Amino acid sequence: MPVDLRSRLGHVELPNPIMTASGCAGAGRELAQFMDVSRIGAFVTKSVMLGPRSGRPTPRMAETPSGMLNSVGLQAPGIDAFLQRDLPWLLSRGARAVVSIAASTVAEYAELAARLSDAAGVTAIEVNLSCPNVEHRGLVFAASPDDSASVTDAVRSQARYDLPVVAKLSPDVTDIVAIAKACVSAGADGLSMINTVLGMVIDTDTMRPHLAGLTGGLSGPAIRPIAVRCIWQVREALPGVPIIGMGGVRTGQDALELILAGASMVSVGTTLFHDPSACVRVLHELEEELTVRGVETLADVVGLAQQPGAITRALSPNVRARRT
Ligand code: RRO
Repeated sequence: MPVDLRSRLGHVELPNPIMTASGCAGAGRELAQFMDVSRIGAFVTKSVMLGPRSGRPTPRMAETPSGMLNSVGLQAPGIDAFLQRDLPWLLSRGARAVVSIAASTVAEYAELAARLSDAAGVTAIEVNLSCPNVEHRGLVFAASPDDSASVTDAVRSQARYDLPVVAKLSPDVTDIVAIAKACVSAGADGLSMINTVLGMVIDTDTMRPHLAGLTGGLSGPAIRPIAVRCIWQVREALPGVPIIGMGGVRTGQDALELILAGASMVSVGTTLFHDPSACVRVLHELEEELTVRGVETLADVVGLAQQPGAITRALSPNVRARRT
């Protein structure tokens, strides 16, 4: 019997838990030649702002041990072009579109939420909180529980009632649980974690920083243990809140690790740069990992690593017998 991979996000049911990670596959066209974008649970877009942006100067990428650093700087076409061109394309391909939004003020986030609520076909809004808040000394919203809550509240108030709002958290904070709680109290239907980890690379030949933007976001397998820790901590504090986990997922086994920590959905990001069909592969591998463990329903293993007593109950009788 196939594994029941369905996953819930607010009012929405997804057929399976695998998604793209925001920023790693644009608005989908780049991936479509390598995979069917309707096969995965949802396609998460690069963060869209109100206006178009060309991003930071190059170089914007650096390879690092088991990962990469990026400082793209929110290059994106703006909400008008997104709604006219990118969203219709995703919908024409049968994709469930989770639209990531980014802004410099609370009012801009609210306006983006209103624009997306007026457009038909959006599956959910992911609120990228890792943007500088021009009204608060340029401190990223994600660094402050109050600022994160203000944005979440504004987006939730403007978003259609049936459109789930997911707040995307940064690991670069002292207490991620405090930020998660602030977002949920402000109305977030789910949380996604983790955004990249702020890092820097210096070129020892030029003796200067490698990235034109100086600092950048570290992603890839190097950050997976940080993602697992963040997901674990937030799941422990807020067990009923759906978590989209991401951070260095390359295989179905990696996805299962995030699920056992507490994620009910998993995004694949940096891996797409060398394996553009990775989402569909990870989906098959995850199903296989669950099958060999005798798991029939994905929901049974979400956060299971935190409940030692429940592990045997989630497994089929034959697998249970083999473990004892
Ligand atoms: O565009 C970027 O440079 C970027 C963004 Br908005 C983000 O949220 N995370 C990241 O690693 N890069």
